[in-house]
Amino acid sequence: MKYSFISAEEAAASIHNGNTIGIGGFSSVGTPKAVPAALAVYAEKLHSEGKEFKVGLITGGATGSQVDSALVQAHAVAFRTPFQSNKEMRNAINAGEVQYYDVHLSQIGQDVRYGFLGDIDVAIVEASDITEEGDIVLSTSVGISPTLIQVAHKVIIELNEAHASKLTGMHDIYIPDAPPYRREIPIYRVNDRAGSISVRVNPEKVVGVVRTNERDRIAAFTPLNDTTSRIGQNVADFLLGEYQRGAIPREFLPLQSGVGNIANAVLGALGADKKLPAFSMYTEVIQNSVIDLMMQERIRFVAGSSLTLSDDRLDMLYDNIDVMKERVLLRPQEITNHPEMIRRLGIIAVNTALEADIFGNVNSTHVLGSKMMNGIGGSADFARNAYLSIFTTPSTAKDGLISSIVPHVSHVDSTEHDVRILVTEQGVADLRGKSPSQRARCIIENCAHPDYKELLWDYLKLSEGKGCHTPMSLRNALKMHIAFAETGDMRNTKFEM
Ligand code: 0RQ
Repeated sequence: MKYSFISAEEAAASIHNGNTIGIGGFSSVGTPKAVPAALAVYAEKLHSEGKEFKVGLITGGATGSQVDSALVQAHAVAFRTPFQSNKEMRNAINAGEVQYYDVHLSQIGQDVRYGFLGDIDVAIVEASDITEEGDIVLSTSVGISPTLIQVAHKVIIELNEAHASKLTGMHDIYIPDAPPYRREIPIYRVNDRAGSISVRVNPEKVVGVVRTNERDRIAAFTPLNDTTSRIGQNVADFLLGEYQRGAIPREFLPLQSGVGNIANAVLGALGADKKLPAFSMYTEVIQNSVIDLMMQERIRFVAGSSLTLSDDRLDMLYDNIDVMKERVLLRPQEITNHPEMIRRLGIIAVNTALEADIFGNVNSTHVLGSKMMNGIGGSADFARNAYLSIFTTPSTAKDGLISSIVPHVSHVDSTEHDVRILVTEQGVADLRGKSPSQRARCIIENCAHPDYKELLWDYLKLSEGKGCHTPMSLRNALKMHIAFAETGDMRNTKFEM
């Protein structure tokens, strides 16, 4: 071993108040586990001595409880970016304790390389192996770790023996050249390799190696319900229609799908529909259903930035590791989410909205316009650049008290210009080629819940015919949100004439 082994406590003590820390990992996996926990204990000790200790956290995306919960509970985080999906972190962000910068996942790596967010004092990354030359073989995710390792002043490596050598060869580490003389990313097919299997680190920066032996804690998804199944089936039926009329090439197109139960339902329905050919995925997150469909030969190849798998699916992957290494690639999120790649490969992107308005604007991040849920993640990277950009959402939330289809979204993440298809359990709204008035009719008719249709038609009627391109009533646009905030039920909305 080229580097010395140290304890998590020794590693934590090399981090100082006010430091910016780059944490490896993506979509809750491949994150360091021992050092963040030790850092939380260290912060609490300093606080009990009346000393200040807070750090800034820059990550690839969601990190999971070992990082976000531990450090937030210790009141040790001043700043956080980008995507998170952790309850404690979300509460601290909404309480104003943590300053949160929400940015597209394709951009954060480049922003860090060019110093947009200041220096990275310490990078903490998880390795599954360290080569004789001292290069780092990452573990279950890539995220922005190669960039963090490149730019950080100090690097702490957690060597996770739970994955020992099993993942070697599955990574494809490529960082784009510097502008303005950048060449194209040399990936022309989903399975092309562009880079190396490990990350080179300047040995002088390595503080030490902390041994761990712990898997990521990914829970199995909740079973499909009626609503998520119908959304999945609607997406599959729509894509089959497009395929049969020749709008999608015979070999099909690579698919991106978000995370969570709806994404699982969509993949399940696509996998089950044998009229569609087996397909490839060019996506951010490789979740359980992808492994299931690979075992059934419905997915040919997958490239992503993380193996967000529960233990049984990771076992399945490891049991078939020789075959899986031919069919799975893990890349930096800057490449999986790169607009150039998404456009060139003609990705079909399926992401989830919290709410959508009748014109097709989508809110993926803010409850009632102000409370942060998770963050924009990669949804807009894909939505803007995809061949077909699909957003899904149940037509209602909170047992029907909220309509997910509203006159005007309370926050915009993906605009009407980027959202081509909207799908709820009620049906599919194909927005391509339609004016705002036509889109509004199409969405109300096909996507809104019957409890809210009349209300939405009323809004449209009172907004139309006033010499405008987009029938919007400034006075009434947020009335449904206001009704929910004041009465707890959007069905109590009263529009002003
Ligand atoms: O709240 O848990 O308290 O009941 O919002 O909603 O239905 O559990 O949805 O887990 O699929 O997440 C958009 C957040 C959806 C996610 C979002 C309430 C609802 C519930 C969550 P409760 P569900 P999901 C790939 C691409 C952005 C990033 C992205 C996301 C909670 O998909 O973060 O796409 N997307 N990345 O009750 C108020 C509404 C609501 C509402 C739902 N209209 N108003 N509350 N809820 N609709 C992955 C990465 O980027 C890594």
